[in-house]
Amino acid sequence: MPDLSKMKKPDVKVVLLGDMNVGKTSLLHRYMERKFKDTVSTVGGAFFLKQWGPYNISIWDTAGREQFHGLGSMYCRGAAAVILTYDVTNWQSLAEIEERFLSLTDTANHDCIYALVGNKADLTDPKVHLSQDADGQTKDPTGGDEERTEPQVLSAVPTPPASPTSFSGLVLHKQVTRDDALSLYERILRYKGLDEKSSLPADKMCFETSAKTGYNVDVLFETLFDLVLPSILRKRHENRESPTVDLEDSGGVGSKRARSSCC
Ligand SMILES: Nc1nc2c(ncn2[C@@H]2O[C@H](COP(=O)(O)OP(=O)(O)OP(=O)(O)O)[C@@H](O)[C@H]2O)c(=O)[nH]1
Ligand SMILES: [Mg+2]
Repeated sequence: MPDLSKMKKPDVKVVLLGDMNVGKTSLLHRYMERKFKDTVSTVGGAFFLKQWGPYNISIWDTAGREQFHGLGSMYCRGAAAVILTYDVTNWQSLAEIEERFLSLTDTANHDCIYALVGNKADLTDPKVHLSQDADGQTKDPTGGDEERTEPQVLSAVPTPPASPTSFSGLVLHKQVTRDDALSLYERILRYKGLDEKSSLPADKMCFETSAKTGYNVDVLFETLFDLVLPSILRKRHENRESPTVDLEDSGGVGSKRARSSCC
């Protein structure tokens, strides 16, 4: 029997959503490439494949710009987890999650997991330091080697205006408090018709991160990966019970494998 884990077919999909400039692409670069590097404003979407133990997880980066809004629900289709991202120095970016992005998740899995992430924590808190392994390695639940993957870029455009500049040593005003985030998370659960008591607690699912320093970035992604494992196992079980061709599973429009393996 072929080793499915070597086929790089995504078992599950995680999607990053949020306003432009909040740092979605930077978070993904930090996690996958262990770097904070210059970004270009995302057009359309791009995905990375992350091997997590025996499973393959596709992590989708989406465009926050208004003009690409229509694509969001397409990227969320079948998602097992959605990372709703805002910028802690920008109140409007939190408001946009509720006003513009939450409804895009209607196409996600019924048991989709939501994380609310306030990025750029380094701008408001000088104590926010690197929290990941000094050697830049991620934890692997099976202890296997981390696989370096290339982003599957669907499209890109020239550099956008950067976010508010952080001059060295200058601490910016934190516009979004943890309490603001916790109460938004509770409203998200209500929007989804989920019972607070039987859902993952807000405290566990609201993160503050810094793509710049790496603060909390591994914790964010790896908490989610662990939480989506039951969804992977359930899907594999369902596929065994009633095997069907699922075009959603193919890795999306950017997947060469999807095209080459269709017949
Ligand atoms: N200080 C600081 N700057 C950040 C951080 N994350 C991202 N930035 C900066 O914020 C700007 C936007 O980052 P991106 O990662 O491109 O933002 P995005 O959410 O992907 O934006 P779109 O692709 O347009 O939706 C860039 O200038 C980044 O360098 C962070 O954690 N701290
Ligand atoms: Mg981007």
